[in-house]
This record gives sequence, C-alpha cells and structure tokens, in this order.
Amino acid sequence: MKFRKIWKANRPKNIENINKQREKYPEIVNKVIEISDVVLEVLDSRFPEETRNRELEEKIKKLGKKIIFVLNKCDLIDKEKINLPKDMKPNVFISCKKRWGSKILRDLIKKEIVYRDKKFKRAQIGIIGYPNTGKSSLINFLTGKPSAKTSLEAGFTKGIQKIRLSSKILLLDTPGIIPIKEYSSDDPILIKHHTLVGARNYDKIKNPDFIVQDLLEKHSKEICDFYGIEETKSADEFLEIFGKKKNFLRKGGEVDIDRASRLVLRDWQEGNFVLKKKKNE
Ligand SMILES: Nc1nc2c(ncn2[C@@H]2O[C@H](COP(=O)(O)OP(=O)(O)OP(=O)(O)O)[C@@H](O)[C@H]2O)c(=O)[nH]1
Ligand SMILES: [Mg+2]
Repeated sequence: MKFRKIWKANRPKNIENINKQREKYPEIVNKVIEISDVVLEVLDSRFPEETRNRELEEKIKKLGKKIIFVLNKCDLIDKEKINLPKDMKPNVFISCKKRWGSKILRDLIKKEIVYRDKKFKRAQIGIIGYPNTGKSSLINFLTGKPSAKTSLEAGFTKGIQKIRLSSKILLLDTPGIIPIKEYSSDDPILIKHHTLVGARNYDKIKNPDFIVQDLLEKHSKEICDFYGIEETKSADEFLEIFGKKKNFLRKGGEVDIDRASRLVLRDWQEGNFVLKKKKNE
C-alpha cells in the first residue's frame, strides 16, 4: 500500500493510530469530533433514521460544529420514496459503489467549512457513523484511491485514520459506533435492528431465521426476485425452498435453515437486494 504525507511535518504515513487502539471507540469518535471543523455523519440511505446517532449530533451541535448528513448506499434505494426528517440538513445522497454524488458533497464540504486555522485555511473533516455505513468507502471515493481500509465486516475500522484529501483538507476516519443507549448484548429487538442495518455481522447472531422473517415481511418481492423463487406465504416456506435450491442440507436431507438464513442476511448486508419500493406504498 502506498502511503502519502499529511501536511504536518514529515509524517511518513497517512494512517495514524493516535491511541494505539486501546481507547474505547466512543472516546475516539469524541476526540475526532473535537478536532474536526466539519463532521460528516454517514448514514445508510435505506435506514436514515435508524443509523442516526443523535447523541453524537447533540455533542457536535454543542461544540458549534457543522454536520453534513451523507446518505450513502443510495444505489440500493429509490430516492424519490425517501422522506428525510426536516432536521437532517444539509444532506446529500451518494453511492460510493456507483461513484455518485462526489461533486455535490465536495462543494457542500467547502461551503460548510469554517476555518479554525485561518492563516492557512486548512480544515479537518471528521467522518462518523454507525458501523458499516461506508465511512471508509467514502474516504476512498473522495480521494479516488484505496486510502482507507474497508470491509463487509461491521466494526472494521479500529482507530483514527487521517487521510489527506487535498493540500487544504484532511479526512479523519473513525470506527463505527452505535448510540450508548443501544448498548445491549441480549435485547432481541436491538440485535435485529443492528443486524438489519449491518452494524452486527450476519455470522455473529443467534436465530438468524427470525430476522429473515422480518426482512421477508417487508421485502419479500425483492428477495424472491433476487433468488429466482416464487413469493411464498411464510418465511419457513421460503427458507425450505431456498435451502433446497442452494443444496444446504444436513445429514438426512433436512434443510439447514441456519445456513440458508445467514446467506439471506449476508446478501442483505452486502446490499444485493435493490429496494425498488416498500410494501404498503
Ligand atoms: N451497495 C453499496 N455498498 C456500499 C457502498 N459504500 C460502501 N458499501 C459497502 O458497505 C460495506 C462497509 O463499508 P466500509 O466502508 O468498510 O464501512 P465503514 O462505515 O467504514 O465500516 P466500519 O469501519 O466497520 O464502521 C462494504 O461491504 C462496502 O463495500 C455503496 O455506496 N453502495
Ligand atoms: Mg471503516
């Protein structure tokens, strides 16, 4: 991997683990907010409200800093159908995957920057958000290079990464965090919520079939179309047919429901189902 210099002194790397990864993630994010001039809150366009962190937004506002709401993964939704809350402004829909929206975002960043470093007009842009919303992908999209490491796995970025966007702008990548009030290891509703938004990995949850059931209730058509299966009446029926089709069988020929469910969740987390419309719309 090729490293580039950041502006201050002759630091050899663009990646800097300020706290040797020992610090807890929320502390890292708080620190980034404090040293940023503008903060980009990266949300998943499929779940703007659910991937929002109001605790952090409050903090940013208290410090008098500007927030830009960056709705990533907009290749997976129909933008016309999304009604954003009034307080989610300014905002921009982007897709790091399809490379949409970089110009609008860059212009917005330039507009929102209030230079603390007035002499040199340099700014630090903090990039925060839920795990897996595409913060590191956004950095790579903006820089046009694989500067920040990305992964399908939620919780991938572990420290602060500083990446130079231009001679004037430094981007600060952070680990994805969930609001403190959502900390719980055993609340099934929270686990479901975190799995659906990709903050918890498909291979790290119990009872994946319950979550598939929820997904099918909302997006049965897209999911069945994707796998080339006729729409079914229940999740159980779907998983039976799907498991057989994939040949996910246990000894004795019984369908491996757990494996079939995890594949659906994986495809969901990878964004393979394009949501054309929501049920009841
Ligand atoms: N469909 C789609 N997928 C995307 C887009 N941007 C990122 N992804 C995918 O989302 C996953 C997470 O991307 P990352 O950039 O690692 O996300 P992150 O927010 O940095 O994740 P953490 O560091 O774990 O918090 C990867 O599998 C990306 O390929 C996008 O615009 N569209
Ligand atoms: Mg990351």
